[in-house]
Amino acid sequence: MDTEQNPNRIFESDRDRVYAAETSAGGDFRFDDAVARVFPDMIRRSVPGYTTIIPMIGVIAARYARPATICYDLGCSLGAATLSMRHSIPHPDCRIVAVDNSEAMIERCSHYVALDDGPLPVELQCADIQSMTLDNASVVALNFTLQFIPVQQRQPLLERLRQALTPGGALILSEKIAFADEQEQARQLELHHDFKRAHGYSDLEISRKRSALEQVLIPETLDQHRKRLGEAGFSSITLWYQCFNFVSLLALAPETDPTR
Ligand code: GEK
Repeated sequence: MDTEQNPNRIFESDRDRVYAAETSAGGDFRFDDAVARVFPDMIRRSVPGYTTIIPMIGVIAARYARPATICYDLGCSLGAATLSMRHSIPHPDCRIVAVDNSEAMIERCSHYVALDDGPLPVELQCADIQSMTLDNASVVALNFTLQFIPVQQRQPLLERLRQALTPGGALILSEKIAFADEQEQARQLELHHDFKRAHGYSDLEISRKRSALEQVLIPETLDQHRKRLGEAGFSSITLWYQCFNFVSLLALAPETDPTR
């Protein structure tokens, strides 16, 4: 695969019909085999900007990756961000560690990684990102993953990530967000649903998925994310992407870190 053939490094997959079937109503959303099978189609048709964010993670990683360090993709799903970094980072002695706690995702991800011809080594781990060991990281991608971590556990996780980052290292944090202002929240949600309708989801599918995600994906406001990142010790926080209620932030570890 070269960039000409697959500029976004996002894979083809079956059409997402997970919430189209009568039997799909009820139960919390899970990253199981049925979801992993249609995941590329699901995320592309559900997350405005995903097809822009993936190649930009490669661009950002190329700037912040340092020789002989590790670049982590946490909550890697099928490895779209992993492969974007793999083809962009200019240091041959870097390696990428991609982690997900869904066996179905890691199993499929291993096929995509094996088929890909990128130069950097990729290690896949089926693990919970809250308990795994992290070290010597120059780049960490949390691309739409923190939103699935229980709210009280987000701060300790970000603190561990910041400690694992080398001075000046980068965290790329993409999230679905909420808005404090009720009217803005309603407007942005409406636009997100318009985006999904424009990509072929029915109102019933949209509403079933929304109910399934209610207890699983907890969005927070941009201010809450900025505050938490600051408290975790990140020194500069840049909003580099927003489309409706989906954002991506770049947070840098301080150049000199007193705790290291
Ligand atoms: C992409 N980043 O395509 N530990 C490990 N993995 C987790 C955990 C956890 N505690 N919680 C959730 N996940 C990807 C997209 S999807 C986003 C990320 C979405 C994993 C979960 O199994 C799933 O694969 C991923 O985080 C979230 O760039 O589906 O909206």
